[in-house]
Amino acid sequence: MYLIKNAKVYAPEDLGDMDVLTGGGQILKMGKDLPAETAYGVEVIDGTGKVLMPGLIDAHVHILGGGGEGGARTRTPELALSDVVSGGVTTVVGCLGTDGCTRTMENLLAKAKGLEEEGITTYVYTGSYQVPARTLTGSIMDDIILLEKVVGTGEIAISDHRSSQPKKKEFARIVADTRVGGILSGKAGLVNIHMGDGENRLKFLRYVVKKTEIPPSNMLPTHINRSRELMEDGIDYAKSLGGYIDLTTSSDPDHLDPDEVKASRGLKMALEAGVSSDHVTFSSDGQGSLPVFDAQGQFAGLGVGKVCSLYREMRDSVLTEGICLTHALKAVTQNPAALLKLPRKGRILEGADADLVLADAGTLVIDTVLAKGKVMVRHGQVLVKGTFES
Ligand code: FWO
Ligand code: ZN
Repeated sequence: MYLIKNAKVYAPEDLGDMDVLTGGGQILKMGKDLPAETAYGVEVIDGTGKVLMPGLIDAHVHILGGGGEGGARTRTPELALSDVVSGGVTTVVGCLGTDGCTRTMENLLAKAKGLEEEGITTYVYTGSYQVPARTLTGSIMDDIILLEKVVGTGEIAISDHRSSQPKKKEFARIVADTRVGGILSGKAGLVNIHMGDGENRLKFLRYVVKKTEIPPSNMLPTHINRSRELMEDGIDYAKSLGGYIDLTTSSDPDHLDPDEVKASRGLKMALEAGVSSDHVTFSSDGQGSLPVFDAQGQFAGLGVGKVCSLYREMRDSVLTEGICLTHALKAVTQNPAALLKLPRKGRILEGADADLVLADAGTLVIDTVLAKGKVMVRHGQVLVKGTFES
């Protein structure tokens, strides 16, 4: 049990200075001047001069590793626990990418289970870039209904030279099957959509919203900030059709497409354009390959995404873009939790899971991270590492 005393609580909304008591992996009590009943083995954590935030949710992580677009030597490494918790992330959703052949659903589920045993909360999407989706049971709906950790489908590629070039009705069918799978299993039924550089951009999503009965909340297009044109199309999609847009934080504009928009900058652009702060999320594309292709579409270089970039872009949203902490936090806590239908994640409230980040109020440098009530990072040092991490 921990009593975090006198921190400024951002739930994400600003609740002011208060104490937060955790126990049994949950937030038990919040309030002013809670008694430090050390008799029950309560350990007090001093939150003075710090902000307390919900643990971050990263809804797009290649937990197995991804890549391979430059040949087998470019297959990226799998995710390590310390990469997650050092960046204040306490929930991840694992996905497959371009390589849906040697990266399998069986392997993805095993890795998700491993990370859950190591201390964070994990879910996965069924499928990969490809259409028809490569699933475990042979059907998207069955994977979502029968496999507890499967909360949706992704990352399904469209508007990309590496996609299966699906037709819009094939795409709509994937969203429909994912939605019904979610309805029948009480889960999100979210389709995580990989947006490439193709000129069709968000055309298929507009088709689903306008021509079917399916709501925009079953679709989350990611990499929206990969180009200025797509960023602008995403802003229009969010404003005109109530769509949700996800910005990738791993991309380092200094080393990738110069047309790329830094995620924190993209959030600023969207908010200034009038997009609701409830409709923008960040995800890291951690361990995903960040390939660079030349004008002829030839592979020209490769980077690897990092989960810790999620917190960096949230922090830059505040410190560089001047966005208030509540709006910056929503993009990485409450908003992904709402889309993923995880009621006990993404918010600081009694009964929620004790996934918490304590950081310096001025610099936002992370001090302490709790995942499911366990201290994983303390005074900036990772205390709990992965099984085979040195
Ligand atoms: C993006 C993951 C891309 C993998 O377009 O989609 O390739 O399978 O590991 N990465 N293909 C990176 C851009 C957003 C910069 C992936 C990658
Ligand atoms: Zn992608």
